[in-house]
Amino acid sequence: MPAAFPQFVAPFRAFLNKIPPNGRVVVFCHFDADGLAAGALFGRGLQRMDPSWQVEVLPSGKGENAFLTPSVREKLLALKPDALIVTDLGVHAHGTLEADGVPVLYVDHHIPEGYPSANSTVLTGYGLDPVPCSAWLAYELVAAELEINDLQWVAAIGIISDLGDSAPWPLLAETKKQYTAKWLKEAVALCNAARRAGEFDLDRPLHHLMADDNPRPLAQDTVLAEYRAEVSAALQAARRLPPRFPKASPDAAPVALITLDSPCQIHPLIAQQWIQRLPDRVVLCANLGYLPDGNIAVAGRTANRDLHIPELLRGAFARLNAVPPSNFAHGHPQASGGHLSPTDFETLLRGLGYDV
Ligand SMILES: [Mn+2]
Repeated sequence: MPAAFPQFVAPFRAFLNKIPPNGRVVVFCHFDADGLAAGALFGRGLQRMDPSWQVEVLPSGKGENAFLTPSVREKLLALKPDALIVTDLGVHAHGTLEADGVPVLYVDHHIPEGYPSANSTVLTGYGLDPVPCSAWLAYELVAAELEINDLQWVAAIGIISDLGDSAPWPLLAETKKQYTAKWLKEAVALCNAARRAGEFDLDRPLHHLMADDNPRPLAQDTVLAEYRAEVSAALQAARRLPPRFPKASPDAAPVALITLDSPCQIHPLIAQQWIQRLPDRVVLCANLGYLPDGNIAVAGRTANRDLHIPELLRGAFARLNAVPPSNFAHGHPQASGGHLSPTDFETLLRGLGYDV
């Protein structure tokens, strides 16, 4: 079989060649199903490539930005990696451990926010057609090195999660046939329940993805089922919360705000649920209870292609001669947000035209 992404084969091999015998490799992955699947594929794949390597897969934490959260660098350095793979966490000019002398490989599909200067390799699906998600890329990169047909189900979990049930991955149909679409879809739902639930227990789905030989044990994990029930109860309660609008005035922003207080990562889902009903607004959902440090998680979504959420959020701060924190209001014109201290959150609301 020819490589699925021939342009990535040599750079991936060049990165692997930098890992010494007995070397430590850390795979830092996003905590969603696509990120966990990509992390597990690298974790299992690299261990098979060279059993002398010590490979550790580490999912990202609540509210962490791989590039801008200072504690991330310390956490990764403490693992003393000889090489680092960062996957499904974006690509940013700040880099991660390049300046600490660690070779870094980025495997991702989000819009790159610049490129790290040196000592890094960026393999991104962004700009390809179709855009492969991280688990898809991870599978094909490893598959170009060694036969990993038995791990197709791991890739399928990430791919179905990010790209849907009819994702254009050429191996999806045969993978569904072999493992059944039912168990794969259940496994996707339970992986995502784990990161949305208040427990934020990523070890459990990751352990399944790293150790099992099919999706069924993950899909039938009773603890993961409890997480799913917890998330759906939280969603049901949050759905009843009414949106609030800024008081009418010529410079009131076209926004709606839903405020909730839940340890579950449901704020992006709630924002998403309101956008069809409020098509000429940006829907912001603020979750006061999600982050452990007392900061407020804000998810913004809009169905309106003429609205630009990062600009609208920055504009609200600018109106009060304030600047948002550096990791706020990035991302996509129709999907953005981030984390704010209570003071910054108040500034945002005032800037949008709310009485606080
Ligand atoms: Mn992804």
